[in-house]
Amino acid sequence: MAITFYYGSGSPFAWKIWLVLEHKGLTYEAKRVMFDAKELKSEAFLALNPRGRVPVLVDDGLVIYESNAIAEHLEDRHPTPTVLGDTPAARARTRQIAAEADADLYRAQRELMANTLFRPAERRDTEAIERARGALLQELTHWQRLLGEAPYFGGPAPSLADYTAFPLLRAIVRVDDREPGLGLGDRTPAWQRDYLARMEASPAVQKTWPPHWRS
Ligand SMILES: N[C@@H](CCC(=O)N[C@@H](CS)C(=O)NCC(=O)O)C(=O)O
Repeated sequence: MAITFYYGSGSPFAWKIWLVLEHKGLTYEAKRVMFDAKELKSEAFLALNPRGRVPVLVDDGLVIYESNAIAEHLEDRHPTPTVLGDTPAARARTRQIAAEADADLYRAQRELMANTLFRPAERRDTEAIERARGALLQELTHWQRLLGEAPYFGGPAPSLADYTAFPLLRAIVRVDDREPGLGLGDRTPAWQRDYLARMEASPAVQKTWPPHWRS
């Protein structure tokens, strides 16, 4: 059985799938698609995903795009170890948190990125950045409640909830890594720093660290 995984470095949706592949201990070939080179919109890539987005998974000839469809497919094909949980209640909670990350956390994170790293310095708007920061900090209070006292959003062990939320939570900190002063800085909540450190200690996260973040 051959699995090919197409990803873009730093894409949170692709990172989610990379972490699921690692969680399940699967053998796969990871193919990086370059955003800059417009590879995503090449004829060859559009034949895999007509929307020209990563991630894409090809599993024994079956082509799947949309990260949640891919994650569910991998869970169907390789149920053990599960990324969803062992009981209906655990699986429902995992899916709920993953959906919240994809929608609400992504929106808030994206707004900060769009106003900072993705915008040339001369076109940045201080008030828009402050608004994005405020909305993101508000969103993060919800994530603190979701985590509670547990080490992971999945409870005692990482699940798809973590593999969806972690790349977004880490990308927020990257704004400060790249350009100190534009991101949350000292306002990054302690629970978020602790959570990221916990996730970053795992071999799966180390192995799948976005290649262009290493340099
Ligand atoms: N809903 C999609 C979102 C995928 C997505 O937005 N991927 C981005 C990278 S984070 C992408 O490939 N963007 C390129 C583009 O839209 O041109 C999923 O979950 O897979």
